[in-house]
Amino acid sequence: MTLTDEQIARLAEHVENAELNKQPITKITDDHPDMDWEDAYAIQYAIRQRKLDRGTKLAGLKMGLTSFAKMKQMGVETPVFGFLTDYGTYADGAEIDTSAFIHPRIEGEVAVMMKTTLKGPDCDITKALTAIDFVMPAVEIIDSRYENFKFDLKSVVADNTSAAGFVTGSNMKKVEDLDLPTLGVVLEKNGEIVELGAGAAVLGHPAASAAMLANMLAARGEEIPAGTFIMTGGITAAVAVEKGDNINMRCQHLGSVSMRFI
Ligand code: OOG
Ligand code: MG
Repeated sequence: MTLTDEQIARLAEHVENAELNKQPITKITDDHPDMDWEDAYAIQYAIRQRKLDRGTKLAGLKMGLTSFAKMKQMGVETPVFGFLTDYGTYADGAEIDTSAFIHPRIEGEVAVMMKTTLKGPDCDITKALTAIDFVMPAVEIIDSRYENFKFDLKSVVADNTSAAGFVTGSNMKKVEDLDLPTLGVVLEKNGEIVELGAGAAVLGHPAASAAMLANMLAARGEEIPAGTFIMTGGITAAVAVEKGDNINMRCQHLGSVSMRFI
């Protein structure tokens, strides 16, 4: 840690205010270049606590920057994790108020629901698969609170990995009935295909992302509780959306997820 408790609290308020007021800020590492990983997650956890204190409920956890497409797009190379909120939860077919965001982008992802607790360290694909119950297609809405969506890893971790919302499909399947690496995903914006890919884009196997999350949490003395919903990370690069856009993601074996930005 390089920051004091007081600095962590102040930065958490600063970054969360950018979200609440939809006013982008300069990335916080500009003013705190020596910030380390612990500082970054401490700010994210402080933001999470601010929300919980106001009555927000956690809707799950997310991994980010787990695919080469995403790492390349953002110019970073380490996966990160964040949390999902009740107020960012949308159902299939939702009309989403675009003014709730600064500069939203969407990502096609595979989401999983945990049947049992997954506790690291040393989790791997096999252990994760045993702990996963259902798989469902999901679209994440990300919205960096930093100007021009430009950040480095520590800034984006502090900013809850740009998490802003997610839309889940209405179909789910038992994990044992799917081959996650070959699961195909096609993302359409206003009827045109904009991105496509397969589950293997996510660390070779989306279950590897859940395993990595368990291992990252273990380093903090935490685990993934049974019943946790997890977004495993964008398969494709993120796509910018604006008011009026219709998004549809088709996922092999799992139907589609759609939403309209109004
Ligand atoms: C960070 C969040 C990335 C993913 O699925 O890779 C993410 C960002 O690119 O803003 O959620
Ligand atoms: Mg994502």
